[in-house]
Amino acid sequence: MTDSALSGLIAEHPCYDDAAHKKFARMHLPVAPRCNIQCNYCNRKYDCSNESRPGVTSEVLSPQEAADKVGVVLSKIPELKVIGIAGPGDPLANEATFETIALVRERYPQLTMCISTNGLALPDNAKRLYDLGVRFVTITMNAVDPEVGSKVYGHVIADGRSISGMEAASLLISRQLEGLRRCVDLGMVVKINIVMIPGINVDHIPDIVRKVKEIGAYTVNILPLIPVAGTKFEGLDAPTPEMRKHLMDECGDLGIRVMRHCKQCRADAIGMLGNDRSSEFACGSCRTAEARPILLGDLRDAVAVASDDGVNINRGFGNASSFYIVDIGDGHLIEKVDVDTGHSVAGQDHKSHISSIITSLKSPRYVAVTEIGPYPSKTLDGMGINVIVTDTTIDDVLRRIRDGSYKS
Ligand code: CLF
Ligand code: SF4
Repeated sequence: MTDSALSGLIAEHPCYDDAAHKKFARMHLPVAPRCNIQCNYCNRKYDCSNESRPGVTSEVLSPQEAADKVGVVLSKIPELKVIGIAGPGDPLANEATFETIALVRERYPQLTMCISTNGLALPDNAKRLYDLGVRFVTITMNAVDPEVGSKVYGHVIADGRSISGMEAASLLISRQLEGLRRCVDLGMVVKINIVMIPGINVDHIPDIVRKVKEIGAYTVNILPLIPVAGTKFEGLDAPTPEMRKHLMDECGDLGIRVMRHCKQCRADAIGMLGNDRSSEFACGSCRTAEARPILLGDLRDAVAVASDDGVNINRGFGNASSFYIVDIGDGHLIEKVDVDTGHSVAGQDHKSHISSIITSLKSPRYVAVTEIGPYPSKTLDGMGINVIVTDTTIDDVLRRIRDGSYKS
C-alpha cells in the first residue's frame, strides 16, 4: 500500500483522525471472549476496559455471524468505514479473530480492519494480521517499567503457564514493545492506549509516551481508569477531567499526536463515536439463524413479570406491554419496563422485538409470563434465565421462588 493510500485510510478512520469521527462510523465485532492476561482494572465477566466501558456485551458472535452482521449494518449505516475487533477479551487470544477478519475482508474489501490488543501475542501475529489486510493496530500499554507494570497486571499466561509480578510485567512489556516494532516495520499505523490509573502509573505515562514515540507509534490515547466493581482497582478514584487534560497536554508537548475524542466504547459498539446504535442491531435483528446471546455479566436476583397491573401475572412474553422487575429477596419493585407493542408477530421484525425485550429486562434470574413462544423461550434458556409460565400473582410467584418450588 502506498503512503498516500494509507493517508486516505487514516482520513476516514474515526479514531485516528479528529475530523473523521464526525463523518464516519465504526463497528466492533465481539468475537473474542478469551484473554491471556489479567489487568487489575478488568472484571472479565463484564467487558474489556481497554476499549470499552464496563458492562455486559450483549452477545458474542461467531465469525460467520459477525460477517453477516456487517452486511446488515452496512446497508443501514452507509458511513461505516472501519471494522474493529476489540474484545470482549483479547483479540489475539482468539482464533475467531483471524477467521472473522478473513471473512469480512473477502466480502467487504472496501472496509478498513482495526484491532485492539494488549500486545502479549502481537510479535507472533503482526505479520499474520498484515497479510490479512489489517493496517490499524491499537496496543494498550500501561507501563514500560516492570515495577509499575507489576502493580497493573495480576497475571500473564504465556507458553502454557501463568506468571505474575515483575516476571509477568517484564514479559508483557517486552512483547508489547516488540509487537509495536514489528507493526511499524510492516508499515502499519499503531495507536497506543494508556489507562491513566491514579496512584499507580500517572507520573510514569510521559515515559511510556517517549518510548512508543521513539519506536514509531502514530498516536497515543490516554483513557481514564473506570473503577469496576469486583476488581483490585475498584476502590481507586478515576482521574478528574482536569488531571487528564493536563497529562494529555504534557504528552502532546513530547511531539506525538494525542487522541482527545475517545468514547471508551463497548466491544460491540456500532455507529458514529458517541452515538452507539448497537441495540438497533442486537442479535435477532441481524441473524437468519437463531439468536445465541451469551451473557458475560451476572444475572441479577430479580424476577421480570409480564403484568398490566403490577399485581397479577396476566400477559404473555411477546404481547406484554410492561414488565415489573421485582427483587426476589425483599419483593420491592426495582423498575417497570414499558414495551413498545407495535410489532409484527412473526418474521425478522418479531425476532428483533423479542431481542429488544430481552435486552431491556437486564438479566433477571427469572421471567414469569402467562405464555411464551419457542423462540424467546429457547433464547432465555440459552442465557441461563429461568422461565415460569403461570397465571398467579406476583406475591405468589415470589413465595414459590423463595421456597424452591421452581427449580432452575
Ligand atoms: Fe475500535 Fe479501537 Fe479500532 Fe477505534 S475504538 S478497535 S481504534 S475502531 Fe476509538 Fe472507541 Fe476510543 Fe477505541 S473511540 S475506545 S479508540
Ligand atoms: Fe480485561 Fe482487556 Fe486486560 Fe484482558 S486485556 S484483562 S480483557 S482489560
